[in-house]
Amino acid sequence: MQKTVCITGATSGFGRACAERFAAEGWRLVVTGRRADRLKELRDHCSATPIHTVELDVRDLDAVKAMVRDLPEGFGDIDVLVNNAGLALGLEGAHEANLDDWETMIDTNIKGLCFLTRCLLPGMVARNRGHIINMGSIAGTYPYPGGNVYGATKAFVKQFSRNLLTDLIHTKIRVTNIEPGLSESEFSIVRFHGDKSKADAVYKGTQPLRPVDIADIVHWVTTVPPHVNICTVEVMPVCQSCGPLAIHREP
Ligand code: NDP
Ligand code: 8X3
Repeated sequence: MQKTVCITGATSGFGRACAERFAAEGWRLVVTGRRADRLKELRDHCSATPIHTVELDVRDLDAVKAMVRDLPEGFGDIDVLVNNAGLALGLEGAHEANLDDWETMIDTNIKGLCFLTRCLLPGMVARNRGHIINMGSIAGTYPYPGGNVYGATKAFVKQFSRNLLTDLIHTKIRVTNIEPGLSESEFSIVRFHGDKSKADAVYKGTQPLRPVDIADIVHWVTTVPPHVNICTVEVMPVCQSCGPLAIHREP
């Protein structure tokens, strides 16, 4: 039977690559994002695939509820939710960071992810079938200067993923937290509020992960036998590793 995947943030980067990967594997797609033109382009690109596109801001609970309520015939039974929509904003220290940026990250990366999960889970529980795949980050485990609230939102995603598994132990539903490191997408352009040269500098002299690398992993975790749950995948490019603990010395 053809399976259905719902991917948030499918207009760019990981989400877009996941949409293409699942389409190539013969899945039905429910794809969301705020940019209508990108959704249209994705729909045209995947014209051979059953695809339902929804212009959705994941921070809007009423819109999330409406999306789930109004899923068209054939798209209602979501087998896999890829909670991918998210962003980092700014890299300033906590004492000078922009509070609006903090709020946006919390609303998107935490609340949006919770809204989608809470609205789609009852159907999965009723069918005793499903898979929630959350897009965490190495920033949820390893601190770095300026990672303050972004990293904390991803630490939430890590613990929420674990707690979901405990709540769902009586079901066959799987939960996976994918934790990528340095990856080139629109992520840094968004983080630096559109400053492309600052974004390019992040990847200069590196070979970062590509969205297709992440899409391969997201698809792979759905292909293991049904009794197997890949709880966490931490993935970095070979050029990245964890830094040493920092020590500040007085001059
Ligand atoms: P991109 O900026 O390329 O893509 C982000 C996607 O999220 C876009 O499709 C965007 O769509 C969507 N999005 C952002 N805000 C909202 C919102 N309020 N409502 C709905 N959709 C939204 O970045 P990536 O592909 O790299 O990032 C995807 C996920 O991966 C994020 O959760 C990010 O934190 C995480 N991640 C990224 C890493 C990296 O280095 N790139 C590493 C580790 C994790 P639109 O603007 O159309 O709404
Ligand atoms: C994105 C990876 O290291 O820029 O989550 O925070 S990092």
